[in-house]
Amino acid sequence: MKKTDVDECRANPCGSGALCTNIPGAYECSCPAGYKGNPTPEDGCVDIDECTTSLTPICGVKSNCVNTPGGYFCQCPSGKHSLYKVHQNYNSKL
Ligand SMILES: [Ca+2]
Repeated sequence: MKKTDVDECRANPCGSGALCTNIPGAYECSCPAGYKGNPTPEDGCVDIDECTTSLTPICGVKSNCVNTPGGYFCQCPSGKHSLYKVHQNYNSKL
């Protein structure tokens, strides 16, 4: 007999910022790339501030690191126009 799987993700069972993956008979919560934390409703996922948590400089010399939700980018000091997005691995739906 074939059981119909329920998509538990439709009820948003995961925490803030977490991804829900429906699997047969269950579901999984996970934090997307660029986020850390516990994907449960009690906690939720939070953005990783790559600019302050990286052990090695992630931007070039004299460039500014700007943290963004799910990523970061490097920016030349004001006066320069170039804006170079180097890392954005998750487009938040929030
Ligand atoms: Ca970030």
